[in-house]
Amino acid sequence: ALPPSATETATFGMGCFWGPDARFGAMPGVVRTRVGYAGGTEPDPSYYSLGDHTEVVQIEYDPDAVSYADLLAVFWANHNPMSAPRKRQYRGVVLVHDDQQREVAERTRADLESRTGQSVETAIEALDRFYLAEDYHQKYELRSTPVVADELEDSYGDAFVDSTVAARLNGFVAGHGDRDQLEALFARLDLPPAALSEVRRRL
Ligand code: MHO
Repeated sequence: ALPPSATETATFGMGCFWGPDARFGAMPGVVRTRVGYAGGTEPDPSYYSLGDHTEVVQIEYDPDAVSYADLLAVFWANHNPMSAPRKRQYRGVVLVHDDQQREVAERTRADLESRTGQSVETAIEALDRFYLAEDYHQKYELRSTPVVADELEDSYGDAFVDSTVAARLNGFVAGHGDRDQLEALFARLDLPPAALSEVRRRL
């Protein structure tokens, strides 16, 4: 498949960023994922000096293949929008990139409230700055998968974070995606048999 000509970006806070990195990474139409810190004011946050920021996943996607509303459906279904966690680090938040995103986010939040009759705690705010998290948090599930991680670090090096293949594999090893998707990807890759069977075993 050709890479999309124009991608769009979505940014969500929905608890520890390792989980959503994998979940969105397996979604068709998602081109890459990154985890980082956003939604606060502290300059140059890091994992151990987060200030008022929140852990977020940033998703670059092909709008011809997946819509912002599709991503939001996954977002709403995979955190608890009805309760605000004690730590701001883990709050639910949609960090919108433009007015169009804000409109869809607000509409889907209103739908959820009318459907459940409960008030949603998840915030919708404009994204200011996104700070990329440390390497060891990127594609965390994949990094902690024996055999596969070593193989990829060798072949991708610095391109690991931005790789679509790494995003998909990160999803598959966490149990997201389906078998056909996995086999289609494997047909294009040159991974050693031990790595292939380790990924297959987890999906
Ligand atoms: N409970 C998880 C949170 C990590 S996430 C990057 C842990 O510390 O293992 O906040």
